[in-house]
Amino acid sequence: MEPANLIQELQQRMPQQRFQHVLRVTETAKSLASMHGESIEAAETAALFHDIAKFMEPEEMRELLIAHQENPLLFEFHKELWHAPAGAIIAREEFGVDREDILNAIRFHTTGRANMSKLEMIIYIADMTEPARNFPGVDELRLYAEGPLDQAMRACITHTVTHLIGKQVPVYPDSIECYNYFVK
Ligand code: DGI
Ligand code: FE
Ligand code: FE
Ligand code: FE
Repeated sequence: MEPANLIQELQQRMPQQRFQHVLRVTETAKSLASMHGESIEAAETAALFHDIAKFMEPEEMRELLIAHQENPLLFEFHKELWHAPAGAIIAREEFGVDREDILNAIRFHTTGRANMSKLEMIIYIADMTEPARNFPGVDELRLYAEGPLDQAMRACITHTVTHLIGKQVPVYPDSIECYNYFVK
């Protein structure tokens, strides 16, 4: 798909505010990619698609995930987690994205995981630190994002897991494994 058409298609699948978030994540991810010697094009593609499933109906998402034999454990956790694997499926099936590294960056952008690739870390960090994020502590994360990716990732996943625990909501195993991996 030509970039202009892709942008149009993305725009149609989400409210304007979310689309603006996607564009900011894309710029942030491209900048991180150029700082860290990752493919700028790969970062751009992964970032553009990362939230493509964010506004799918939960039931439609559930069916998609079941049809693709995704881990049923997902359904025992908050449906907010579903849009990441669903996004990877849609990017592949509807848009022909076939690079496994890009699909994994989409798939793990919400939870993270142990042993993340450079591209996975870039998308996770860009999603959390894009310029319009305004949760308490984001400025410190932005400072980390100027340094080594593993240290930025440790700060970001620690923030996420701490936040989830503060709200007393269940933490998905990939998030915990991500946290353990980066603090070890
Ligand atoms: O889609 P975005 O809003 O740009 O951001 P995201 O996909 O990174 O995160 C969406 C939400 O998912 C965010 O509010 C935090 C939440 N989340 C991340 N990891 C976990 C989680 N929620 C639960 N319950 N468990 C997790 O492990
Ligand atoms: Fe997301
Ligand atoms: Fe995120
Ligand atoms: Fe996002």
